[in-house]
Amino acid sequence: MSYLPLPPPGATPLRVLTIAGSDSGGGAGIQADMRTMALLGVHACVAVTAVTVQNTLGVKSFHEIPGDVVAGQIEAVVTDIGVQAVKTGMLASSAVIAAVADAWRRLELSVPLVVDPVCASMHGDALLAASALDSLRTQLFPLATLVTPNLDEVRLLVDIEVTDTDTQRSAAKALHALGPRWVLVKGGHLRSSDTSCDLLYDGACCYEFDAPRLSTGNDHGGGDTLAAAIACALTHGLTVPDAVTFGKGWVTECLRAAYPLGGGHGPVSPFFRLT
Ligand code: PXL
Repeated sequence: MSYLPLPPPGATPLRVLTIAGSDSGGGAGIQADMRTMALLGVHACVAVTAVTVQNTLGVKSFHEIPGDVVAGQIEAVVTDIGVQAVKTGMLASSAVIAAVADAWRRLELSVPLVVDPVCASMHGDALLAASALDSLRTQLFPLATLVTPNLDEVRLLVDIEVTDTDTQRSAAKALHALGPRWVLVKGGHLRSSDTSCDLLYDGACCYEFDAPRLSTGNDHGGGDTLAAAIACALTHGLTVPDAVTFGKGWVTECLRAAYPLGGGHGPVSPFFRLT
C-alpha cells in the first residue's frame, strides 16, 4: 500500500485532535490513536474523556473526566495549535458528548470530524452510558463528517440487526438520516468468511470495501486504528472514499502485525512501519 507523505524533520506536521478515553493496557483508545497518528507522521493532540482501568482481559472500571475539563482541552488545543481533523472515540456519558458538541459550535470548528461511536469494549464492558445513546444520535452525529459504527453499535443506535448486504444498506440509510455526511457500516464477515466488508454511504451512493479478514485473537484497538488512520488521511485532503480505502489498507497491515500481550487480546500494531 502507499502511505501518507511524512513531514520533513523540523517541519510542523499536520495535526489531528483525538477526543477519547485512555486504555491503561495501551491497546486501544488514545494510545492506539496516538500510535497510528505518530507512524503516519501526524501530530496527535488529545482531549481525554475518561481514564479506564483495564488490561488485556477487560475493563475493570473507568473514571469520567468532567465535561468542562474535556471542553477546556479542546479549546486549549484548537486556539493555539490548530488541527486539520478531529476524531472521537470513547465519550463515556451524555455530559461529555454535550461538552464536545457545545465546544464544536462555540469554537466554530469546521474541519472533518470522524465519530467512532464506541459503546463497549470487545469483552462487552460498557464504555458509554446507555442513557447517552440519544445524545450521540442527536448532538454529535449531525456535526460528523463520517461515523464508523460496527454491527453491535448499529444495533444499539438504530435497532437494525445487520445480517446481509441489504440490512447493511438499510442500517447505513437509517444512520445517515441522523445527520452525518457519510456513514461507514463496518460489516465484519457478511459476504464471505475470509473478507471484511464495510459499506460507505453518503445519502446517494453506496461504496463497498472488502479487505482480507485476518483471524487473529489480537485485534484490540482495530476500530480506533481504522478511524484514526481515516482522520489522518483527511488532514491530507483525501476524499472520504479515498480516506476509507487508505484506512482499510492501514488497519489490515496493523492486523497482520498484531502481537500477543498479557493473557487476553493483544493489540493491532503499526510498528511494522518502523522496520
Ligand atoms: O476499541 C474501543 C475502545 C476505545 N477506547 C477505549 C477502550 C476501547 C476498548 O476497549 O478501552 C478507552
